Amino acid sequence: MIELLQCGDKTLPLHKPQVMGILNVTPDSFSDGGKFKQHSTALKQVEQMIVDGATIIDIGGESTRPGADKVSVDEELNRVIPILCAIKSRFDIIVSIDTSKAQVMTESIRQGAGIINDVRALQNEGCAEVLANTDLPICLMHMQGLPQTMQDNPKYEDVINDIITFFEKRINECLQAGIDKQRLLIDPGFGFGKTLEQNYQILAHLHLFEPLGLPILVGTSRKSMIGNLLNRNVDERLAGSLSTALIAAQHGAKIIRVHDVKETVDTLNILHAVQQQF
Ligand code: 7PJ
Repeated sequence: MIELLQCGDKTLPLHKPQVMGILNVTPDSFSDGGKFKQHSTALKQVEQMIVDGATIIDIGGESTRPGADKVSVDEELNRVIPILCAIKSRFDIIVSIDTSKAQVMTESIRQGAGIINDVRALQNEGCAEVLANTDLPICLMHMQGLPQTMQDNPKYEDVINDIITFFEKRINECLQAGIDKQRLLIDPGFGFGKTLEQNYQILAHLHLFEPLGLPILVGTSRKSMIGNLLNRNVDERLAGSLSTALIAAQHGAKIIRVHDVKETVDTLNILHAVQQQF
């Protein structure tokens, strides 16, 4: 298993779990009026996440929450590129871009993105071709269905095996497109076309993805799988988020995508201290 991930000009160590901090780029963030104010708020949030121990900042310009509306290429570029440039000019940090659009990938890479995080696993037109011409790591996430309808009635023969089969196919197609296996990360996609039960099955059996030989990325932070189990609103899901992060890391996850960076880093440092005893 790869221990060091080359992300453009920066190297990410994977011998212990890394924390990816989520940057909220809200729909009207960069509309004319609020541009500079919103920009400085986002940059302060990035600075805090770096101080708190995030080694990757993940920027997403398309909401993929269940039922979310589609976003045009221009709109997504307007949301993502200015803040990516602002971050890269101020901070020495790996920036991951959460996108499924080839044009957004191309422009992000030109502006210094270090990782491409695609919830559609490079299945959209042109994406694999864009990535074949770079050396950047790519996160292939599993999603059943589309964000608009994915939570309606997700069905699997065997949720773990079905997702493993999906990854095997996607990895093969990436190889055929000219993308090295060493550049790929996998993510089972918590909440993306999964019932509450299925999400916890995946969390319980996350180690079953290890034979694929790729680093595992996990994003459960503040999601419905926590809220619905515990009956908690979004702002009351910290304990649940930390618990799922800890379990994911114990089951082999190498990158944890979170909103609450400081608390997650503390949690993972406790795990690391315990694991050092063996
Ligand atoms: C994920 C993501 C995830 C990866 C989102 C949210 C929804 N990318 N982007 N994995 N989730 N790789 O944060 O609630 O789980 S957006």
